[in-house]
Amino acid sequence: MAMNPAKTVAAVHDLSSVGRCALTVVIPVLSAMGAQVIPLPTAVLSAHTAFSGIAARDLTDFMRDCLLHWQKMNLRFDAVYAGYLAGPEQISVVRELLQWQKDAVAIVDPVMGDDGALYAGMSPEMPAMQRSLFALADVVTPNMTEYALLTGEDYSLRPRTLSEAAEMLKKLIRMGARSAVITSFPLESGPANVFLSREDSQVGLCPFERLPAHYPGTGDLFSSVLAGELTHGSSLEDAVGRATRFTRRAIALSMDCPVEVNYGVQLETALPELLGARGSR
Ligand code: PXL
Repeated sequence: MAMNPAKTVAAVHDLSSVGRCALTVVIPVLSAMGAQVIPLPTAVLSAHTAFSGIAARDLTDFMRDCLLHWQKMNLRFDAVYAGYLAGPEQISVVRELLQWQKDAVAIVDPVMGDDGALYAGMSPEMPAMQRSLFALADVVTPNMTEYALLTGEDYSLRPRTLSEAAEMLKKLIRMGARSAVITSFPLESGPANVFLSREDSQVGLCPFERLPAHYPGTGDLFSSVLAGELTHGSSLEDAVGRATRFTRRAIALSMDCPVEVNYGVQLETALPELLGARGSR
């Protein structure tokens, strides 16, 4: 019996050697879910930017050449998934990739910061630049810090109602996104990943129990599982559900492990639970 070729995901993220995040999370997660990752690396770093004294190289020039080559190869991707961009000049490369691959599912994670602040070395021009990609995105996945940076609202984790969540998600959709997820949203009833599509009348929510540990890279983990599900045609609701459960599971497993949080979650231990392309195991 003939086999269908694996779905392809062009993944625009950095390669940070130490501290699981970006491509070191995106590639194993999507591979485990049965999709082929085609990386477009935005930068190489000796460790992610929460570590000090890192070595880093920006790959903007390489990205342009890489895209030109892919265009000559006439490639077609099932999805484009963009995350950490090293500088504002990289936005035009991502825009061109998204415009070229119009039929691909477009996941734009505007990776810029956490805990109310931009990541070290992130340009203050990035929020406006990331916003300019939203019109090309099927889904955007900011956290609360990125939401504040994108909208210019003050960063605050005060508990909010579901109708406040709806207003905030609608704001992201008015920026051009077809649907939006806000991760780790502080609802009055507890934390949840909240989501809304342009055609929906009601906010979706996937509540989770807050665990007392904060690992860098969990946003990438969440968005990678989401991207894997959407690439295989799952609904946004199913995709958010599975991404929420798997991210929580990876954090829970890691908390039993005596390793500093900056090294990231014990993805390798959790990964077998993702095997198989789809579903809500
Ligand atoms: O997980 C987000 C992320 C991605 N890439 C780099 C980072 C971070 C967060 O710190 O530093 C380089």
